[in-house]
Amino acid sequence: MTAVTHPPGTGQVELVIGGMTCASCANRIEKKLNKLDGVTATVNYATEKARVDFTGDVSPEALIATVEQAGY
Ligand code: 9UX
Repeated sequence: MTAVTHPPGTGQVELVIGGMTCASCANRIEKKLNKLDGVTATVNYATEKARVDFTGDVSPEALIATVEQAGY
């Protein structure tokens, strides 16, 4: 089954990430997110937020799951 939840294109989401206790955490999360296809992520340690730009078929759920798997 193919489910298209939004047209192909670009989108942006902002994730609030709790539990980052040093600046390296932000880099760790950024690397994981950027491994996903079509994802360009910038994680701001100071604001505890991740800005994620994505293209194509990327679900916010997948982004959140990635952050959680990194331990946050
Ligand atoms: Mo800093 Mo974050 O020592 O996973 S890298 S707490």
